[in-house]
Amino acid sequence: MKRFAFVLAMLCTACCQAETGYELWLRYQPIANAQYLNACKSLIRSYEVHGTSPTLQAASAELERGLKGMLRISLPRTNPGSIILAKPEHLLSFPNTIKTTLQKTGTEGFIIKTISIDNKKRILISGNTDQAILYGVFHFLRLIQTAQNIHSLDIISIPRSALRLLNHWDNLNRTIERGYAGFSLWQWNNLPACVDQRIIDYARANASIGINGTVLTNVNANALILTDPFLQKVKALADVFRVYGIKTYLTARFSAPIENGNLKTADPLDPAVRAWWKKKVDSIYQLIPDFGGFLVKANSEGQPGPQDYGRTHADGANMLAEALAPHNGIVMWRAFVYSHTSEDRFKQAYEEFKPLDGKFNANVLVQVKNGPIDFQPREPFSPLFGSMPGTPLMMEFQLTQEYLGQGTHLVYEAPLFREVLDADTYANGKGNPVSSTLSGFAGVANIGNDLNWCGHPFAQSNWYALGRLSWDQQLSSEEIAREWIKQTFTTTPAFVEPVLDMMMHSREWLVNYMTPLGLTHIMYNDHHYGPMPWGNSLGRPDWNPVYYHKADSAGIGFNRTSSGSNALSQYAAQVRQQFEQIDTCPDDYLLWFHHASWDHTMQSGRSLWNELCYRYHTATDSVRQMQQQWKSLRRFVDPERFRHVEQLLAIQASEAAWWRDACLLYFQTFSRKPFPAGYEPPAHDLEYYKNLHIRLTY
Ligand code: GCV
Repeated sequence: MKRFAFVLAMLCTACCQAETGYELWLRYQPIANAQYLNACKSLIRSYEVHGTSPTLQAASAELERGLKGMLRISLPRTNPGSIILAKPEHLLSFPNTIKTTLQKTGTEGFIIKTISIDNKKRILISGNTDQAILYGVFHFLRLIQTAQNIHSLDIISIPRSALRLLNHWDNLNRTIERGYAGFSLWQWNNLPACVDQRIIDYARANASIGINGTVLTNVNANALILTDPFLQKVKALADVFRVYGIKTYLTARFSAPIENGNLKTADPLDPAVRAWWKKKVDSIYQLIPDFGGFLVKANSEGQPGPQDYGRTHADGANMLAEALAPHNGIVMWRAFVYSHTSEDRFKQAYEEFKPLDGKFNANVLVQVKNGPIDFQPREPFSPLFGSMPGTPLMMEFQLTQEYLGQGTHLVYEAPLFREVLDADTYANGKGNPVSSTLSGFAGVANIGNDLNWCGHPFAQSNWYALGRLSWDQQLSSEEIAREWIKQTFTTTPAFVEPVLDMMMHSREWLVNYMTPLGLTHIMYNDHHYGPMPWGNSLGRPDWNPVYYHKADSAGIGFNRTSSGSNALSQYAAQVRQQFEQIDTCPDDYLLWFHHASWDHTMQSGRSLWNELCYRYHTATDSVRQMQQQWKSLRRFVDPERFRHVEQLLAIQASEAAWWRDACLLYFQTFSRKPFPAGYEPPAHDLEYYKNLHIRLTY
């Protein structure tokens, strides 16, 4: 009995060692399954690498590190090795089929193939560049971390999109706009002399999921970043990122020629302004030869832009594009614009950008948020997707959970991403999903200097998902989640399956306890944490929740059909048809497009009022069940991460109830209907919720 207790204690120590979450999905834990371990060891004894570039050194170091962790072996370099890292020019004696395959993999794609040399199995990891080989190494390590059979490999992986970026909304004082995981990773005061290990680990993590670009600074930009001392600091970071195939980008404040250059204007058609930008860009490339380019937020939420001078977004973007073009740099010009003059904020981006289609220079991409408003828990896709055939578009997703429970709610966002990517735009007829209209991907980063990078341990999955999905838009949310869980926690099915279930439902539950049935933007003013559907005090109508839900005694929702703002006319006819008729509009989008009566019969058969109550209540109950589910998994997780998630789930459960009670009590003042029988009564009255003054320090 004593012996059994001892063995159990040893096992628990082995599988549940203290962990901070710092290692992300690159934990490389010892393989516990002896059979799998032996199978790997029989194939992997040594490796050979052809070339000495910093990128290949990083690939070799990662391979050694990963296999040391998982197989507990120090991997010697031999020739031939059982793993071969080589580009095509080193494969002259190899079968032609391999070289032919590599002709198709471009600059970033890789192959992992089992081959036989001297009657021995070897694993070839190859690609046309060192960066491709690095990606191949990370993929190979992922196969082992997720316990895949590596006996007979024949993998070709080519990214479907060339631009796969993170956008950091990091300020130069190291605060992060909408950041919930600490301060910025970029230690501007210590740079360029000191580049800490964290920068290398950030680059490793990104390379492991195929992210190949990072915008370091907030779109609400500070021109200081474009001054020489700061550019030296940027160079120090770029020198690290380059090793991992990551290009560095900056945000460009449109008025920088005035602020930094003492010019009287930033008019994009002014020759002195154009010359200033050209010189500035040339000087950046002197320091950072592979600089990626600029991301720009212009004439939006108070940011300066070309419209200040009566010019268009195209005039502004093209001026920067001209300066960048000789260096192969790009401009990512954001379409997130709205103003108080627009009768429906939904329509504005399309109204401003659609007429400019085809007028942007070749190295400009227009970067569009996934939905027409602002990263809400559920939005229809932006009507710009599919409407700008003459302009390359980038998708902007928000990883940081500004409107999705911020740092405390467990929400796996891949189902949201997939929903948008899979929506058919009907551009040129059926079968043109949003994903087919894209030339690049950007995720607004959820990364800070918290020990575990993302604040909530599960928020790491959203960073992971952005990388994996931008590489391969065919991957399902479920596949990505499985990979992430196995690498981040354990491959044990008794853990993987229930956690997968939690993750896969989490976004839908959040929609239903926050903004069910197409409700939009009913969050608390400014910081957007918590419910405030009654909000009506801000200076502009479209900053106030009441503008979005339009609840009154007749019903609730925003009429965007032809009898209302007609925003639906911005979509292709087939999309419009899906939403235009109140009786056929899907329940999940009803209040996005219709002002529906409280008695309206939903597709579920319930009345609108009863459906609203049903959704708020069942989602809150589901979060409580998720809390219980997690508690039952204690034995699979180290105590630190287990407890962290447990505590956050307690917050989430109580906040789901807060959302439910505050919203239902408020909407009841319009519907004047009773809560259906059998539901838990609200914990407080409406005045209580209205008097909660939620002050956050970020
Ligand atoms: C960076 C929303 C956010 C702002 C953000 C803006 C944007 O309005 O609340 O913090 O500013 O989007 O995407 O530019």
